[in-house]
Amino acid sequence: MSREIPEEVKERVEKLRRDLNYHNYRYYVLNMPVITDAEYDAMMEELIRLEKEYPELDDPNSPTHRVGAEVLEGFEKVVHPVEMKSLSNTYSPEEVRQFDERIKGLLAVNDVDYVVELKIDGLAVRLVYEGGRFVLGATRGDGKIGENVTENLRTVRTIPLVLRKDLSLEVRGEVYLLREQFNEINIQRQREGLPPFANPRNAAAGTLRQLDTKEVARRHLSSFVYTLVSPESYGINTQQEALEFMEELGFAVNKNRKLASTIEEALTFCDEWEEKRFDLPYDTDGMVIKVNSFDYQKRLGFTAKSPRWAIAYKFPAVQVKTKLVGITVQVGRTGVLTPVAELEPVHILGSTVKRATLHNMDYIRERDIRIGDTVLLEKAGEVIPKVIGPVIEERTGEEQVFEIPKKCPVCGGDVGKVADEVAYRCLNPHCPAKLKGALKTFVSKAGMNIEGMGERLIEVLVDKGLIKDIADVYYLKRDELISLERMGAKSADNLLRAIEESKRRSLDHLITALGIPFVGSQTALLLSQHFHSLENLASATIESLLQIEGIGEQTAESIVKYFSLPKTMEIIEKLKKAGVSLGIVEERKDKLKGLRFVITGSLKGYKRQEIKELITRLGGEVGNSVSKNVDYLIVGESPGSKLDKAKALGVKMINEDEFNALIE
Ligand code: 0OX
Repeated sequence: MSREIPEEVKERVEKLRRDLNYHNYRYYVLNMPVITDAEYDAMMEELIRLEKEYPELDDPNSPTHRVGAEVLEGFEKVVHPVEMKSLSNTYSPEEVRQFDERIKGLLAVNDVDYVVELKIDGLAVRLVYEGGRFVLGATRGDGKIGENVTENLRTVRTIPLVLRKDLSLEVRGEVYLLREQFNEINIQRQREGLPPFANPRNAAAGTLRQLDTKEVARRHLSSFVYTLVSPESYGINTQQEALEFMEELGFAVNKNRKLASTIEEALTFCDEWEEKRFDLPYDTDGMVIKVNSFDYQKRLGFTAKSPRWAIAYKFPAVQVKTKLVGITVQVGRTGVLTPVAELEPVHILGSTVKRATLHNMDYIRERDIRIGDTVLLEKAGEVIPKVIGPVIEERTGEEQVFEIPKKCPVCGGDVGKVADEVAYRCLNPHCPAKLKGALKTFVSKAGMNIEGMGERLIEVLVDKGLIKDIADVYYLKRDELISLERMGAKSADNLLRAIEESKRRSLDHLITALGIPFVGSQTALLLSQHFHSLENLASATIESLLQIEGIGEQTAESIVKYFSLPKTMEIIEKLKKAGVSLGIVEERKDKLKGLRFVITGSLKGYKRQEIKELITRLGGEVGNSVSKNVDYLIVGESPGSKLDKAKALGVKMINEDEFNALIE
C-alpha cells in the first residue's frame, strides 16, 4: 500500500543525508571536522529513525548504510570494461633512469614531466558512479574479471556515496587498512581464538571478501584513489589535474605527491620517502612514477601487462637482526617435513615476526644456520620475511646444529628421503598430517571416484573430526553432513548416494585409492589382474610381486611395507565391514589396442595425466607430437599448433565427447 509521505519529511531526510555526507567528508577525508561527534551522532540517529518510519525513502547511498546491513551470499563476478592493468616494477634507480630514456625515445622529446605518488600497499578497486551516485565497486581480480564488492565498499568512509558533482564516471584506487585498525582487528581476533592476519594488506583483503557487511564496517577500511578513467570526457589533460579533480569530487587522494620535471627530481622525491614512510599510519611498498601528460600516456600505450608510462619503484628490502631460539618441524599434506624458525619476536615493516620458514634441510645447511644464532631477517614490502643467514660475529659457541628428527613429529613414523628429493618426508602413509591429501587420492576419479567430495568438503570433514582415516568416508552420517555449513539435505543425499555407489568400484580403483607409495593406477591394474582381491594382495611377498611384469623392487617393497602396517589392516577391515567390494576385477578392455593418440588443449573431464593413463590402460598409446602415424588428435580447449599440423597431415581429429564415445 502506498501512502503520501509529507513533503517536509522528504526534505528533512534529504538535508540530513546531504549534511551527514558533508560532515563525513570533513571528518574522514579532510580530517577537519566542523561539528562535534555528538552533533553528528544526533543527526545520524534522526535519519535512522526517519528511514525506519518511512522505509519507502530507503536509498542504498544513504549515510545510514555506512554501518553495513545484510549478510551477503557471495560476490558476483564483474567484467572490467577497461582492463585493470598492473604496474611493472623495479628496485633499481638505474632501471628507473632507463624507463625515462625509453619514454623520451618513444616520444622523441627531450623533457617529460612525471607525477610521483606513494604506492599504497592495499588492494586495487574500481569505483563506478552514475549521476554522481555510487553504483558499483569491484575488486581487481585478475585485471579482466573481479568481484562485485559494492556493499562492502559502501562502508568505507572515505569512498563518497554521492559525489559533489552529478557526474557519471569511474575512478580507481586502493583500499587499505591503517596500521592501528589492523592491530585492533588482530587483538579482537586473538580474543575470539581466530588466527591473526599477517599484515594490514592481508587483513584488508580478508575484509573486502567478508560476507557480513556489518563486520566490514567495524573494521574501518580506508581508501585512496589515483586513476580517473576517460579523463578526456572532463577536459582533463594531466595526471596532476586528474588527482585534483578527484579531490574536488570528494575522494581521498594522497597528498604526498610531486610533479617532477626530470627523472632525477622524481628519484630524489622517492629517496625522501624511503625513511619518511615509516611515519605514515599505513603501509606503502614503493613509489609510482607516472608520465603526467595524458596525451603522452596515450601515445606510449600499454604492454600486455602494464602501462609503458608508469613504473613502480619499490622500496628496498629491510633487514633486522633477531635470535633464532629454536627450530620446529611442520608436516605438510604430502608428508614433507618443513623446518620452521622460532624467532625472538621482532618488528619489521609493520608487522611482528616470530616465525619464518627455513624451507628444507639444504637451506639450513647451505647457510649454516644454528639454533641460538643471531640471524638476519629480511622483508621486502608485502613479501613474507625470510631468514638470510647467521651473524657469525655474534656466535658464542653455544649454538647447536639442527638435525632433522628421525621420527615424524605428528605420528612418530619413520622419516626419510624419497629418491633424490631435497625434502625429508614422513614415510607413514597413515600419518594424520597426510589425511587430507590421502582423502583426495581416495575419492579421485582414478580412485573410488566419489563425486561431490571436493577439496573444500574434505577440509571441513577432517577439521571437524568426522573423518579420521580414509575408511571413515563409508561411515559418514546423514545428520552429521546436513549440520555442515553450505550442505543441504539434497547435497548430503547426493553425496551419500555417490559414496554408496563407490562401494562397487573395481579392485584396481580401490588399490589406486589407497595411495600406496609408488602405486599409481597402471600398477594398480596390474596388481588387480594378478591378485584378484585385496586380501590376496595384502599377503603378497616381495618375490611374488617381482614376478609381475612391470613391477620393480621399489614398488614391491613399498606394497609389502604398506600391508604390514597394523593401521592398513584396520582400514581394510573397516572397508569390508562397510560393504566395500574388495575383489571386483574387470576384464582387461583392449578397446584402444594399437591406436595412437596425441592430445592438444585442455580437457574438461580429465587432467592430462589421467587421460594418458586411461588410454594406456585400454591398450592405446599416447605420443607428444603429431605425425602421419597418429590415429587420433584429441582436441581440447585452446588447442596448440598440433591442431594445424594434424590438419595439414590429415590426421583424424576428435573432441572430448567423441573420445568418450569411442571408449564407451
Ligand atoms: C598505489 C598505486 C597503484 C594503476 C594502473 C596504471 C598506473 N598502489 O598506490 N597503481 C597506480 O597506478 C597504476 N598508482 C598508485 N598510486
